[in-house]
Amino acid sequence: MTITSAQLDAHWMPFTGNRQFKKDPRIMVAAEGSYYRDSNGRKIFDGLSGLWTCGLGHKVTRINEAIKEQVDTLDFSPSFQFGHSKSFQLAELITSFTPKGLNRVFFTASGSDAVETALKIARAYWAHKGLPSKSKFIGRIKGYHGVNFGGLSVGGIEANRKIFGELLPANHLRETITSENTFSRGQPLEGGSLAEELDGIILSQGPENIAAVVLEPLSGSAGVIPPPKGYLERIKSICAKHEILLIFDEIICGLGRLGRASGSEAFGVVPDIMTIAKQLTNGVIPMGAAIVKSEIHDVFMDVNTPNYMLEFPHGYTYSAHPVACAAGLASLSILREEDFFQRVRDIAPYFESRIHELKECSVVKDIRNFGLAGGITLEHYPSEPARRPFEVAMKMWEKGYYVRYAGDTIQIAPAFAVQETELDGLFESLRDSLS
Ligand code: PXG
Repeated sequence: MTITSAQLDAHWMPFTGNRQFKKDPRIMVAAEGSYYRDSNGRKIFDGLSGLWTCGLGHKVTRINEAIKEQVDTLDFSPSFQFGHSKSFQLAELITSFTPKGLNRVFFTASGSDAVETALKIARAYWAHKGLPSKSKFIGRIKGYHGVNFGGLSVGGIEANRKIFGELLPANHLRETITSENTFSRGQPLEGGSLAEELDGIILSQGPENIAAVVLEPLSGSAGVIPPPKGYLERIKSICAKHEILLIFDEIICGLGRLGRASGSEAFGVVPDIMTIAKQLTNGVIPMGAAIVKSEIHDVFMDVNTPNYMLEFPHGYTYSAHPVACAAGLASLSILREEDFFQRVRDIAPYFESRIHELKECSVVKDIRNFGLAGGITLEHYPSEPARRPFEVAMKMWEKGYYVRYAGDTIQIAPAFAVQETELDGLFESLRDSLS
């Protein structure tokens, strides 16, 4: 079915160069497994699992069946003050994937909402403990925490922040890419000591004014930046020393992308609060969650008010939407029963060796990878950092590959069941496109 120009004009697309797109639209019409079909009938390899969402591939029968059954049984249920069984089942299932102690789940409608929820929990937690001045946040340069004002404030991608005026008070750690750790395979050996900067930032702001440090264990959107060895451990111990909460934004890292249930598990550091979304429902239906330690949750429950009163005045119409819960239960069950975390660990070395072959291309400045996530930084055109990734991604599209371009990077994150031959095709096409 063709899309008219009036229809194209009517939709203001997110994070898209709308003017370019509408001159030359790229329209998906169907998807199955690792492939889309576009409006010209071409088969397109999905090099980013949707938007880091569909690690199980597209059109997963068990998820689709669960959704169909749910809409026919209970299509919606009020999320405030009434419940339905699937949200409780899903919450318990989620806690079987999270590190020990993180076992209270607050459902949200998206990843950005999960981040806002985590930030609000952190501030309210300190207020309940009689320390309301602990309200500032510390994020990191190049961090991405969604698009709402709290997430933008802790986020460190300048292009996303600069035209939106005043944000929440937040300081930012340096990014962890350095000249010594380019072309690292997995976690860089250099750069762990960059975490020491946190101590100075905390002391300059006063620990009594800081609620939480918010980090992606591995930065995703900024182009796949794995934490240097020792970095997260030091962050954790500095937070503990100053009694500051540590929030891991696991919206990309969580639920398999790194070959483990979480970035926390992959890197061996446990936060106080964790956010997830995307892979939670395999992307089929929007859903996110903030998961907190029971000690944090208990501080809210221990308030001395009548028990019909709200403990936390926060939530979304679509929190724990029954259809999303059905999708989440199916998605997490498949991840566990078919051991996709192990599958990612098995294929990751091949992914790593193929992506690093692109180092030979003269425009490639850096390559990073972990699990089934890879980022490639490209040499800028003078004063146009975003142009070359766009051009490369368009060449890939012509060749039948969807890869993500953002900032000065290309990002790759195929489905967990990706085959070696598919990776061969992807990286050979990428090599051609880069040259
Ligand atoms: N935190 C992290 C770490 C994310 O990656 C969000 C929060 C926000 O989630 P929502 O559901 O509100 O979009 C994200 C989202 C990319 C890309 O290509 C990444 C995201 C979204 C779109 C594109 O890197 N991450």
